[in-house]
Amino acid sequence: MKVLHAADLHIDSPLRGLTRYEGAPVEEMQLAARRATENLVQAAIDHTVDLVVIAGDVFDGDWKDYGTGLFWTRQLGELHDHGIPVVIVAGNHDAASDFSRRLTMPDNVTQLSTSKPEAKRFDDLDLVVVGQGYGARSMPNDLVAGFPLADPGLFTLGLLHTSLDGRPGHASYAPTSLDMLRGRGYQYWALGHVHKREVVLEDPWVVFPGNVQGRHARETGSKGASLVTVENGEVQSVEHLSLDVARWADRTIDCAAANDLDSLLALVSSGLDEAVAEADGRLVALRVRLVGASPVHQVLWTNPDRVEAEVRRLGALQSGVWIEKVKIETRRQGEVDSELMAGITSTAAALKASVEELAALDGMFTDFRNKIPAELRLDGGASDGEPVLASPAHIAASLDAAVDLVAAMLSGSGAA
Ligand SMILES: [Mn+2]
Repeated sequence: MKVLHAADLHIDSPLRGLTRYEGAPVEEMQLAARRATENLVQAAIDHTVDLVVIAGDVFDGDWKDYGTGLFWTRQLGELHDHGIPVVIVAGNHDAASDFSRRLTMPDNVTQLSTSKPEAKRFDDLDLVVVGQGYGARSMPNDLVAGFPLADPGLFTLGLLHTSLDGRPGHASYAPTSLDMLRGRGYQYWALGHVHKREVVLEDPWVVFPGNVQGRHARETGSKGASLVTVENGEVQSVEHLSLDVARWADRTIDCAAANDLDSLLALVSSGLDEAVAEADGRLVALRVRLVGASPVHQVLWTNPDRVEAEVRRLGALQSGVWIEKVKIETRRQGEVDSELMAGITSTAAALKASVEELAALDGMFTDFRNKIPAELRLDGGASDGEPVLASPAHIAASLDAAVDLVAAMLSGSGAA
């Protein structure tokens, strides 16, 4: 028996921030989740699976029109025509209460109850799926506590949208524990909500398949679904299938060996080649990080716009890649030998060392922070390891950057 486990399709989720960039592949990115969903259906057919289970967040929110629902019912209809049943639970993004529009689903589809745990038996497969969807966006309770114990004669698969025992960057959604999951005696827990693929446990199997398509720069790498093979009532294998059509990626370029802008750009260019090769024909939305103690540091920091545009130019010349962002994080080589520089460095160090000073500086940013759009405040937020804008950590990083910039300017050669 083969079961295809997917979650977090987020079909037609709005794109944020992409249109700000020249040449951004807005339409391709906007449609990527639909194309990945079509790949999911095709994978179910190609692998002749016996069942598809979807652990929530098929949609990002209420449909803005019936187009989203029609697209989805067409995909389910395709599975129907191939005799493949589908069991779905609602997640926080597609909780029943948030939907003003509805469509009749094909009869191969079972949407499990949102008011109590529901079991759907497949006698021909010796399989039962037990799950419960979200009636409302907020789900502070441990739903698994109400799930029935496993049926000893059947393969029991639990289906749930949950943040489990807490994952970094995830709020509490139907929180539960591995002990609670073990206690039910099921063979496989098909979870959703966490967009990064994770096999949490193998006995019993507890799996987040990840989302089918990365939605922004923090959702990097291969995305898809998990193909579960079961024999004699036991899981034989769980295999990740790549279903994404566009891939977010991050490429760090060590600039230590670059003596001038041209040699730096040659390094970037081979980095782009590698990223394109790794994406296996998919469009790559690439974040380029320039790092390292580099002779070219001054050039980068005194003319960052030019450097960014040059990197974007390389991206534009290469098919299959779009430069999402250029981050200049190089350091200067050695120390600038001057009294002035020593003073600046020690002042910055003293500021950073003082929590009070930072807190005082932070106050200076409050007005600014209140005026910028929420979208910008989230951009580069804590979840991708970058400090929140105008937070003490951000100010400390800005101090480092300022010291480097002053050093670059003081040490002469200046503009690129
Ligand atoms: Mn979710």
